[in-house]
Amino acid sequence: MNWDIFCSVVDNYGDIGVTWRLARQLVAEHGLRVRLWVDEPAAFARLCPGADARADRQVHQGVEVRHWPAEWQPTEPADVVIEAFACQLPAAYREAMAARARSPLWLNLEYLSAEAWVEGFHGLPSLQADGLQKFFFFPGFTERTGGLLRERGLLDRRDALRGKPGTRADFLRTLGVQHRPGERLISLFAYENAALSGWLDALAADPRATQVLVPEGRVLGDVANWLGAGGLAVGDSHQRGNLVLQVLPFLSQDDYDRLLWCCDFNAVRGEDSFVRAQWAGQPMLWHIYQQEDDVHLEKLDAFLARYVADLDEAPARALLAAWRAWNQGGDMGAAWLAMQPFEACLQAHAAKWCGLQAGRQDLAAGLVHFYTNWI
Ligand code: TRH
Repeated sequence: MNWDIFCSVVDNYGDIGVTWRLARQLVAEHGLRVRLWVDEPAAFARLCPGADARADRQVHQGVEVRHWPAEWQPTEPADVVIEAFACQLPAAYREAMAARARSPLWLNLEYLSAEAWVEGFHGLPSLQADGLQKFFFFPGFTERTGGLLRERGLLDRRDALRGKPGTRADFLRTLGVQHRPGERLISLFAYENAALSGWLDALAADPRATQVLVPEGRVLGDVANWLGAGGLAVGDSHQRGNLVLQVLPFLSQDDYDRLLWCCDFNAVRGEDSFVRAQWAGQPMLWHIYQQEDDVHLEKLDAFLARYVADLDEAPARALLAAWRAWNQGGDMGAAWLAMQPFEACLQAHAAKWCGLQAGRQDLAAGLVHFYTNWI
């Protein structure tokens, strides 16, 4: 069976991050033939080592990755067509879909949201002017949504890396990271963030040693400002008080997972890294993608309401304050200190949340299931 996934890169890496992850999982675990059409192959090349940013067609991990050109060339549509995040399919491709004896299953894969309304819309069809039907597929955190992307055996691979003595240190060494005994490790992936300096102040003044690992990206400017450094490059390492900050290269998706598994605390952003931090099962901090009229704050609160639902009141309050401070330029230093008495409790909670979510059907399996029910 053939699947086509269309991805238009809006900005950042979330659109291609999600679709590339989904494409390779559909191939590896469901034996499907998948073409991933991406309008910015350069964004794809950042996530997939060995990829060619200029190639019109290339195959990686069994996925045929195609440049989605501005001028569309006639192409036979697949049996299942996924339009990611409401990117518009090429008109000629749609016409070809409509011309087939049996039109393909057409799905719009939506952005992840914990909001309650998602359950009511997940799986609904929408009749298009040309007679085609498009279905809405919503990822989510409950049984009545499409679930989350999670590869088979992911948590076992995580536990294997964490479980064997020396494996974690060996992996960190491949990134050029020296982990000192007893040192707390934090990964930092965020947009520009006004609350960062307060957090770094608190970490530098903390009696416990901390190392913050920062893959190359948008937050680096704020880190450099806090350090008073003119700029930062991959491999740079600076110490202030009890805090070491090290700049890492932008990693492959699989190595980024390993980094999250190695850290005691992960600051993540957007959509895909946010989900990966949940599979890491460690306490985390989410920098949500900012939207007009602050609608993202409703999404943030919707997730928080689910996440802290069965957490005691005091740690829940500390966690809510930190996530809100991080997303609204608040006093992250004070919020961080207020979370510290609950470290063990938040750790256990993160592991429990991970277990709860991992008990649900994963998104790729959900899509395949949806197709089987449809035919
Ligand atoms: O890059 P993002 O900010 O993407 C965002 C969101 O998806 C947002 O919802 C969307 O509207 C916007 O893009 C257009 O954050 P996200 O979703 O975490 O995607 C980052 C991807 O990059 C993810 O697949 C993980 C990957 N990654 C690596 O592969 N290596 C790295 O070193 C890092 C830091 C990330």
